[in-house]
Amino acid sequence: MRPRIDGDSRRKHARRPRAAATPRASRRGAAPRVVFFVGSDSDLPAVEPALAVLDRFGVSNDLRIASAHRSPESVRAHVAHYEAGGTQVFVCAAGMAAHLAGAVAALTTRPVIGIPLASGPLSGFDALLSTVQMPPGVPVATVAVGPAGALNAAWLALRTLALSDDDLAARLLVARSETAADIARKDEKRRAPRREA
Ligand code: C2R
Repeated sequence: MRPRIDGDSRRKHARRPRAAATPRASRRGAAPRVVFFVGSDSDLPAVEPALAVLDRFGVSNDLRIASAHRSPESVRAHVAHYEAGGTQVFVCAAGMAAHLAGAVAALTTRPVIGIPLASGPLSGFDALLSTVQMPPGVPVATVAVGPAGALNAAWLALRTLALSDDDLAARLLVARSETAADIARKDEKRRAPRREA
């Protein structure tokens, strides 16, 4: 059942288009394992590549546009809905006075990862402090500002899920070795012409 969106504009809370056959399409009757919230549709370009990381590992995910400031009732309804469905990790991205991650952390006891975004004149320093400086007892695992942080939020969500998913843990080890092999290949490629000279 879709959560009610009390008094919020449909445009702001439209679900993003999804390909039916991707892991993003959640299993019937179960919520996606990871749910992203963004405070505005203007945040999407910084965050959407992170969803591809989850897709690569076949981890079901969803993304909702909802704002603790502008649509607090929809944030509450979404968290209740996904938590009841079994979502394991929430990821929240927002810029400026970014209270979204903190608000979600106040509504759930599941892990919450916060991505501060550089959307205002302070280049994300405002969002970084708003996201990271949570009072004790209401943690938000805060990653780096911007798109790099968004990617790491996905990787951190995968590591969290891997604690109780041996198959995913094994695939993360393979991915790590592939990254190391890729670096070694690049190093070798750069050194090869010198050896021939
Ligand atoms: P607009 O581009 O829609 O004006 O939003 C959004 O994440 C965005 O980066 C400007 C910025 O405001 C942020 N925003 C928040 C929250 N809601 C929206 N920080 C919140 O609830 O924390």
